[in-house]
Formats: sequence, C-alpha cells, structure tokens
Amino acid sequence: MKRDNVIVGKSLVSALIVAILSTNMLVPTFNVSGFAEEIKIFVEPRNSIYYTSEKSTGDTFQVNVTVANVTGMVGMQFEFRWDPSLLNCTSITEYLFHTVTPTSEWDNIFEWLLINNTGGYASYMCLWPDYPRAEDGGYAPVNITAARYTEGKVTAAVLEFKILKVPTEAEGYLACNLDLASTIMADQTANPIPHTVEDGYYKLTRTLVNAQVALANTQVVNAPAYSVYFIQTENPYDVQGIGYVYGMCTNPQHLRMMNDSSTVELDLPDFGKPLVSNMVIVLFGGPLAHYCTAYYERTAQTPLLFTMTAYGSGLWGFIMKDGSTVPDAYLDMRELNLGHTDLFTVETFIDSDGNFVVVMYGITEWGTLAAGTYFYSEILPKIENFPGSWYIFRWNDGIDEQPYDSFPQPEEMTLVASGN
Ligand SMILES: [Ca+2]
Ligand SMILES: [Ca+2]
Repeated sequence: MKRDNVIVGKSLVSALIVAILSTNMLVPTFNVSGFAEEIKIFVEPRNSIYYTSEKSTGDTFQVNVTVANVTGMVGMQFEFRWDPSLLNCTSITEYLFHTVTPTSEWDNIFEWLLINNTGGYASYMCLWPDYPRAEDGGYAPVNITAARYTEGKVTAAVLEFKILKVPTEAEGYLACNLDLASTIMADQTANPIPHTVEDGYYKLTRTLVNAQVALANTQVVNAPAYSVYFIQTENPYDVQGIGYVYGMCTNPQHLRMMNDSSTVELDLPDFGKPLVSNMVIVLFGGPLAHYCTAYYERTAQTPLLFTMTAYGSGLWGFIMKDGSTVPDAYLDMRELNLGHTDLFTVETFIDSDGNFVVVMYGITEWGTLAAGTYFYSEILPKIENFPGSWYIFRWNDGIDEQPYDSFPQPEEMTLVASGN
C-alpha cells in the first residue's frame, strides 16, 4: 500500500480547495466549539521513547496520525511539528482517503503532502476533488465508526523520522513534542467538525553504560515516583535491609515480593528474571535466598558472583564474573556460622533489559542486614566517594568498642575490595 508522496505548490491546493469548499476550511486557527470528546485526531504511539542502546544517529522510527469517530467529513488537513535539530522527517504517506476510497477510484483523491526539515514541520491535506462523483460512488463522506473500523479509528498518515542527534552524558536525554497543529476536519458544508487533538512526544535517553554505586542517589533515593522496584524475600533480615533504603526514598516506589508472578518470571528457563525494563531494581538477598539475585548471577550480569568453591574447600566468598578471584574476598564457613563475622557486597549494574539494578547481600543474613545498615549510615551520606560498580565489605562484630551482639553496627564494617 506504499505510494509515492505527492508534493505540489500551495497555490494549486488553495485554488482547488476554494473551488470545492468554502474558504473557511483554510483558516488555520478556528476555535473549537461544541467540544465533542469522541472525535479525535491523535499521534500514535503517544510516546516514542527510545534508548541509545537501541537507537542512534541515522536510525528511523515511525508515528501515525490517526483519526477516530468522525462522520460526515469531506476534507482534512493538519500540520505536524517537531524540533528539526533532533529529527528529520524522511517521509509522509497518506492512508485515510486511500482506506475509505475503493482502489478503482483513487484517481479521485487529491493529497497534498509537504515536508520542511528546516522549519521542522510537515503538512497534510486530503480530499476528493470531484466530490459529487465520490458521493455517487458511495465512498464519501468519511464515516469512521466502530462498527466499520476496529476501535472506530483509521490511520490518516504515517510519518517516518530519522534521528539526527544522540544525547551527551551531561544532557542525559533529548526530547521534543510531536505536535499536531492547525488540524481541520471539514464537513460537506465546509464547516469545521469539532474534535480533540492529542500530540505525541519523542525522547531519546542515554542508556547508562557504567552503573556506579554513586548513581544510586539519583536512580533510587531521589528517583521519580514508581520508577524503582524493591523486590524482597521473606527473610526479616533482608526485609529490614531493604527498609533502610526504601525509607530514604523521597518518593513512593513499588514494593514487590520475589514470588509475585507479575513482577518476576517464575517459569524456567528465565526463572527469577524481573519482568520490567528500563526501570530501577533494588534487591536484598544473595543467590541462595533471592530468585532475582540468583538469575542475575546465573546469567553473569552482576559484577560479582558468590562462590563456595573458588577459594578452596569450606571457604565462601565472592569472585569476579569472569571467574577471577579477589584478595581477601572469602571467609571460612566455620567463622560464618558463629554469627559474628561476614562479608557483604554492594553492587550496581545495567541488566539486559536496561534496568539499573542495585544488589546488596551478605554470605549470611547478618551480612545482608549489615549491607542495608552500612548503605544508610555510611555510603549514602558520602555517595560521591563510591564511583565503583562493586564493593565488598567485612563485618566484624564488636570492633571499635561496639557491642558484641550479633547485630551489625555501621562502625563494625571495613572495606575489603572494590572495582569498576
Ligand atoms: Ca498540538
Ligand atoms: Ca555488633
């Protein structure tokens, strides 16, 4: 159904329109009176949101201009505007009149389509130049009803855009409105048909490639409402750890259990995979306790992996995801069993679905609680001192005159190792 675009001079169009309809139709800024909510011209999708991991300079995307629920329409026009420093329009194609008109009558369609990439706008106008013929042929006027067209809507035009620019690290994202303007639908007496207009929106966001723990400040603590998923186990130590971080958030966020099938995949082979993308995820609990941590370690997405073998028999700790060992990043499990010493990690990464993920856990539950306590008391207040993507800390109960009580006070923790 792809057709060549017709681009002709505006004077010809004006002459044609004047001949067929009253000049009312050409007045671009009439006021809508008798507001009718169901008659609509709108941009589909409403939001064209992309990430630099999927789209770059030169890549294209399409948007539709769609019309819904209009009846008795004989002509239509609109302007479509964007920021020409961000996007070029590469094509505009007419669909509405070609949808309602039988193919054998397409010679009775007049379409005027214009692209101006300097000014950042495209224009659309379409009608039947021989209206009596269209009426006799039974295809005029335009009647878009739910009985005839799915959801009572028909695509009027498809515009393709080429991306000109990607955001710098400082910019973070580039965005502009995809603005429908000067929309006119005219009836047979050349009067405007009142309708609502919904503009579109374009946004290209820079995908984070280096997930620094320092970014947890903006990604988690000061994140927009409901952009963070806290996914938890049922272990009270894990839950207390997550509470320290959730309690620091300036906005409400999602709190989910790890066995919630709407949030976490519970079938193989992706068991434990969070079912969100381009969001922020906070996990407390190691791979033996938390489905999601286990999934991320199994798929080698975390900077660190838990090991019970790499340092020798009975030695538990952390290795890099490439399998290399980290000095002092292990403990003798006989020490762990006493509940007074542990190792814990605070790590961040971008997962395969573009989520910024924060994982904190100890080898035992005391360590996981220690991670939450330490993140709250020591990391967050000096977050700029944590530019790495992973940290391993050691907890020794009762040091620095702290109580020897199997409870991790923040003064009892020391840095073991860190990396990018
Ligand atoms: Ca608009
Ligand atoms: Ca203690």
